[in-house]
Amino acid sequence: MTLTPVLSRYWDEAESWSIETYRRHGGYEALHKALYRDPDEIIETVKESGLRGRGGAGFSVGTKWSFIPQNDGAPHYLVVNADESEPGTCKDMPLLLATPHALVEGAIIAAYAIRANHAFVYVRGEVASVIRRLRTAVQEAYDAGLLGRDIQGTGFDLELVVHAGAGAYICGEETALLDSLEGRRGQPRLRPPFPAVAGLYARPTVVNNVESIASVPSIVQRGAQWFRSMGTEKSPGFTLYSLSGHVQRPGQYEAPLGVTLRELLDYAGGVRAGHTLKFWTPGGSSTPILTAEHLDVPLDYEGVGAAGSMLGTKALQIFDDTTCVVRSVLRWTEFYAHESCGKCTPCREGTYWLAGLLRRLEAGDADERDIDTVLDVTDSVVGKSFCALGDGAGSPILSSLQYFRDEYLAHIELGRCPFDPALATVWG
Ligand code: L3W
Ligand code: SF4
Repeated sequence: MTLTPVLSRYWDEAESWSIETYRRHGGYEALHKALYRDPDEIIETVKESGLRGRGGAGFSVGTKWSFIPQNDGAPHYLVVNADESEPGTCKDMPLLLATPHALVEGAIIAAYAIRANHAFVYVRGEVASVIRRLRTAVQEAYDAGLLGRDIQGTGFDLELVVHAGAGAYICGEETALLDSLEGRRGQPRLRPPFPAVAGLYARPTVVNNVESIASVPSIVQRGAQWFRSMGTEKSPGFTLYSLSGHVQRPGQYEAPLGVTLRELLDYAGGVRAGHTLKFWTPGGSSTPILTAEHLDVPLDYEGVGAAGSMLGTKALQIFDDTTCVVRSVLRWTEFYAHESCGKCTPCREGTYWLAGLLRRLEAGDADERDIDTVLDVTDSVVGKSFCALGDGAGSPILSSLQYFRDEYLAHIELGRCPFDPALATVWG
């Protein structure tokens, strides 16, 4: 396996974020090509490429675009989800800092394809530097006649707005994001109708992740078959894997879908010296954890699914043998309890009670029946909550009990955490 730097190919160059640098690397050539093609042809190319949504669910990007009704005369909207908040997920923010024009160009092409004249990028509010950089890039695009009225003399108009969120994880859920963008409290809406039918201001709306949209210019420029020459048949193309935690060289590794963690660790210098891999997340904390047994699982939607987890956001958090799994799961559960939006009872109450139970287990103040209670409460949350946050909250709990039940029992038997507090590392 070799790395396939496309999105990240000149991230290390000085002023990589400027429009001059972007153009020097062929930036906006794909837009020029796209604007002289029929919008339906662009949708067809993206469909043929097999590009799947990079925000976690892996839904076909071209198929989503094709749901937008054509020639209905009604306003359509493009919304880019840049509310990256999933624990461990850290690919969209580096991308926006290093090459914001890749997103701007992708957004113009996507808006043209779905016949939208307004696009919004919803960025998580805490990342002021990213918001500033993106706004500067958008202004550069306006100044260059790439946004606004009659783009490049083609008659196509597009206004692009960068909107700052206010720091709520749930606003990364696409319908909560739309409510927040409309000025209401961000809480998920019932689906269907999906946003493609009734989204922003109840109009047909495409909501796509930053990485998905930033991948579009290269597909338009180099073709669907080029994209398909990387990755696997059902999970084609390149993608950003984010390695963090107990790894020698953490960071972004752009590689084909289907690569394994073992191969990525070779590039990243391996697990922290003197230690061994204990467990890892394939796609952030909402995806069930995996262990050293799963080092050769192909990191694509099918391979990770077959191993009992989800590829999610490809946020590979690495935990070595010094990590207390119970404490890590407690930290994540506290995160979900804090971020639960409160709309539905199973998640609002369940995450609160789970955090309390795990706190007792981690401190060694619980007994074995509390493990059954954890499983019972988790069963009331997973599959019974209104949105994916509830399911996500259950993932680390259930998978850690599947692989590390003995470690929970050790806390109970010893009456304390078995890890030496001087050596143990807390993550989450
Ligand atoms: C029209 C249909 N559209 C599905 C669209 C839908 C959405 C996309 C995927 O959750 C996951 C979640 C997190 N007509 C449609 C349709 N769509 N059927 O396709 O939909 P869905 O429901 O499969 O997933 P989702 O609601 O997008 C995303 C997981 O990702 N995750 C999340 C990480 C968090 C971040 C972040 O911090 N930014 O990404 C990590 O694993 O648990 O399972 O657009 O409208 N019939
Ligand atoms: Fe809100 Fe949690 Fe219910 Fe989702 S599952 S609607 S985050 S309370």
